[in-house]
Amino acid sequence: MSSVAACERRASLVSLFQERLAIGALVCQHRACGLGTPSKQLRFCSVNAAQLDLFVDEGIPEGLSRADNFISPSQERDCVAALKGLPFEAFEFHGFLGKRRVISFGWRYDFSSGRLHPAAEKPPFLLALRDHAAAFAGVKAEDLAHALITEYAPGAAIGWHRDKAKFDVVIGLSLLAPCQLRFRRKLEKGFERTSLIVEPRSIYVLRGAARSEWEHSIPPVSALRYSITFRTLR
Ligand SMILES: O=C(O)CCC(=O)C(=O)O
Repeated sequence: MSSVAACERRASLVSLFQERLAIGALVCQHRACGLGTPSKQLRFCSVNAAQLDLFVDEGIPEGLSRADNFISPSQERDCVAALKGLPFEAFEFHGFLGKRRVISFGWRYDFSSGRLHPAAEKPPFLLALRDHAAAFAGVKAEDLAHALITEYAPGAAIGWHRDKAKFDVVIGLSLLAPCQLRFRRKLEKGFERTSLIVEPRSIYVLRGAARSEWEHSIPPVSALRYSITFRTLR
């Protein structure tokens, strides 16, 4: 892409994101007024577009969008404190236990049956994050019916995969340690590969080819990392 085209694309994405964030902030403020007291929902809207580091990366899969500084350091601290109290379980895949630990809300994907099962309601801190993430991704908050929280202890990883077809848009928030997010797509011979560093407090969204053609994986992390993945259902 030429540098002029890249600049134009960045400008149009920035204005789109600003619009979405403004809508998200308005929705949250409206809710806060309705409740009569400021809530955590409002706090997650306090990072504005000027503070977000938006990326228009070249050479990364089409359909991937992302931004750094999606939440503030104090919002990250509050989230991590809330996560510490959750009953995580070892990730299970066909009888094998992985090193990472997970917990699902709304719906839980069962790898043995390939089906979704109802899971616990999202706790308030997660609803606030969901609303903020939905505004960024341009989806309705209530369409993010499923949330998966993953705890990566040092050395934990996730292997090559595409998210299950029962899900559509995938949104990932990252907390604490950074990680490498690798992508690969099958070619006639071998794979096309690329990767990016996912920073703590950042968000990424997978749609289009990034979601349907490319697989992704994360090599072992060097320090504790949490990810919060919201997904719409098909
Ligand atoms: O931790 C992440 O950001 C990715 C999680 C993921 O790919 C998954 O749970 O399918």
